[in-house]
Amino acid sequence: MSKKALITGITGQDGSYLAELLLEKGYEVHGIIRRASNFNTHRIDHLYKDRHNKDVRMFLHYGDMTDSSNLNRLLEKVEPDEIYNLAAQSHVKVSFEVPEYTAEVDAIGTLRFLDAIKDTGLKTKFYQASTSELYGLVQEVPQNEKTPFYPRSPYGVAKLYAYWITVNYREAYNIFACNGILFNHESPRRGETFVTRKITMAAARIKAGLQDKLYLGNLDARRDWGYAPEYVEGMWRMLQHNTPEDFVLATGKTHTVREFATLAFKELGIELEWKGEGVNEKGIDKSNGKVIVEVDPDYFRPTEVDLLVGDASKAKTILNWEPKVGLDDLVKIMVNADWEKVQKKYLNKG
Ligand code: NDP
Ligand code: GDR
Repeated sequence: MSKKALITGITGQDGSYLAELLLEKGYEVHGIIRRASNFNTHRIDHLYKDRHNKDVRMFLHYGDMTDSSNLNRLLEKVEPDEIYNLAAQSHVKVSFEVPEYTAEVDAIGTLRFLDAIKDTGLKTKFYQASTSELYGLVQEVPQNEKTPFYPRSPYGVAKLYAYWITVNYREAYNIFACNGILFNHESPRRGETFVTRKITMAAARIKAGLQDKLYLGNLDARRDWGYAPEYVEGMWRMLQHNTPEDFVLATGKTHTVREFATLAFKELGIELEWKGEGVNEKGIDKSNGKVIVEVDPDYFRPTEVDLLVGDASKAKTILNWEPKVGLDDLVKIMVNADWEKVQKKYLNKG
């Protein structure tokens, strides 16, 4: 009998890579998708087969993290061996605009699932998508599983609740529940409003003459950026370990948004020079003096997380997990994927 996994957030960046990984490992994969007026399954379309086919191993169910009865029903129907709770309103800046909804989905949604597991008595393992945003205001670097939390956004605070309710249900009800405290991880499937993908898309479009400028917010923010497919492997390993524990996954290196942008444009042959300070800082194309990057204060957050750099030594020792893709390779992967996309779509090449 193959193992069964249930993934919330299967249509997102991580959900799609995780579904691929689990299908490769022989799992039967069930995913929860939201009803939308447009198709929202483009990241998993290549994995989908009509259920009337013979060897179908991926099944999609409508649902929502705000609907307890739906989650209960799905749990009873699927009886998964493993649950990966990846669904979230995952945009930090947007969480300041929709704080209550973010708490409903990211915090209470997690409780709904854990409580459903408790009520059904299923012996399922539970992975919670926790985040380096929990660390927020810098207490110490690098950040590890013992670093105190100080979230700086409604998103971070909602995820703090989810972190602790996962720990609490593990301790109170003996549920095999783990928090993966994941630092930023990116890929060509990253949502286009997160800063890395926004930059790589813009670099490709500017190179192709489809866009003049890129507007960014805080260029000084430092992030520990890894490659998403490596991180979903880490999630799976957490649930294969013999005891439920919490783990940091990170590269241990940190870079500014400015550095990421410089590398991304360079990959397409555009050398940027930075002039000015704060909201007046500009990224200028050295070859022709054109201003390509400008700061727009609208993208600043009311409270910012200035510096993230993770220490993943626990995951290395216990799970034998170690990331291989560093910033240079990550930028290359993302820029080249977007450049190819732009060429195909707009320049009729390839
Ligand atoms: P994405 O934003 O790409 O995907 C989020 C997923 O959640 C989508 O499938 C989305 O569905 C789904 N979703 C949102 N709201 C609901 C809801 N109310 N009910 C059901 N599903 C919902 O996120 P990532 O893949 O990047 O991240 C996965 C998880 O990991 C998230 O919980 C995120 O907060 C967390 N995380 C991410 C990190 C990263 O660097 N990527 C780092 C640390 C943690 P739809 O497609 O319909 O919008
Ligand atoms: P983050 O990712 O907030 O770390 O959350 P994001 O890419 O949105 O921001 C990273 C940093 O870049 C700065 N920034 C900008 N950000 C965006 N989105 N757009 C801009 O134009 C811009 N300019 C500068 C931000 O201020 C910030 O400092 C991601 C999400 O995936 C979360 O769900 C996850 O929990 C964390 O990573 C770890």
